[in-house]
Amino acid sequence: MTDTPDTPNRFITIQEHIINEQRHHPAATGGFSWLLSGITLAARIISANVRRAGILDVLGDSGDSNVHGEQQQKLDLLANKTIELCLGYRGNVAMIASEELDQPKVITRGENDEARKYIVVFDPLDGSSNIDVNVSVGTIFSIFQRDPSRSDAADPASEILQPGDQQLAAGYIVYGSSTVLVYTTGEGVHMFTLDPSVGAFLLHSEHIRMPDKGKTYSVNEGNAGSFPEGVQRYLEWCKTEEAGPYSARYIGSLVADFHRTLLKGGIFLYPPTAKSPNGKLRLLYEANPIAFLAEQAGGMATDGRMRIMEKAPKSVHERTPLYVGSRVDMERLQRHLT
Ligand code: P6P
Repeated sequence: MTDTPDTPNRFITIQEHIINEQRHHPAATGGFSWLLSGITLAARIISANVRRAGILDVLGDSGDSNVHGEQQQKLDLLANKTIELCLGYRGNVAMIASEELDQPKVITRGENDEARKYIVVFDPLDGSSNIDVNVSVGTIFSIFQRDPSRSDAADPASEILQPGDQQLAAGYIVYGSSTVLVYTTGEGVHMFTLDPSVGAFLLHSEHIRMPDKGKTYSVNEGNAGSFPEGVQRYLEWCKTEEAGPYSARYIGSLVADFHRTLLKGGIFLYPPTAKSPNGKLRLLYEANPIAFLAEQAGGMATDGRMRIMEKAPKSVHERTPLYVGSRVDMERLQRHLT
């Protein structure tokens, strides 16, 4: 391991890193670190199950579908339950929302509930339809503080509907050729690789910076006929000699497509389409955490009109168009959209 400025020259576990990070937040209690360690525990369990999916007979459809009418994979449900259990017993999580849960869950054990001050929203296994063909999938999470000013006993979800700028932390785990966890608490973006031989996430690099400009665009061009005209003009430009041309890279798994964009630069687009006129991706537990990471790494994330993290969610499963990537690429796209 080379000792470059942001590559450590010794093994640093994610637990050590989180505690060190916590020192930047004087008001932070150990509770936040304890919560994040619950997520890393869930990530290790999900990773083990994803890696043995074919053997454990957890591939394929569960026979149920989620609130979006999407076929739930067995691993989706397993991942969702794993995160619920790992967070629910941390004692400081007040409520959770998940792509796989029709409604948010209020967590209470009947005592000391006032210590439950965090909200966690997550997509337990994003891209799960790719599992059966061994394509990378991922878990995406976002952490908020409870906001009593939004509290509404009639609708616990009201506290969850916070704009992305209120996020305390966000991150993802990508289950690919290796299992990698990337997170931010607003002090830069940090990446860890799971060493399965010891079951620990070890620091790979700190303060990751997304290249200002990339050479790839990532979009499902099968939908291009119904993209907004400005998007179609931008993608045509990407294919010109003047532009390079750019290379097209699309995995169809948001976490994998974004991970490449974060490390190599470029732009990911999920515009409005005929089938998904408001975009397909969910604002709360997909676009917001990805946008937090992108901005922390020097990139940008918009819905074509405004920053993703300024959007005020109206419902837990609200969808949004998502354009995210390198600053120069995003600025050029924006010129086509206005
Ligand atoms: P499409 C996976 O189903 C997902 O939610 C994201 O991970 C991914 O970016 C997107 O949908 C892919 O959608 O319409 O291109 O198959």
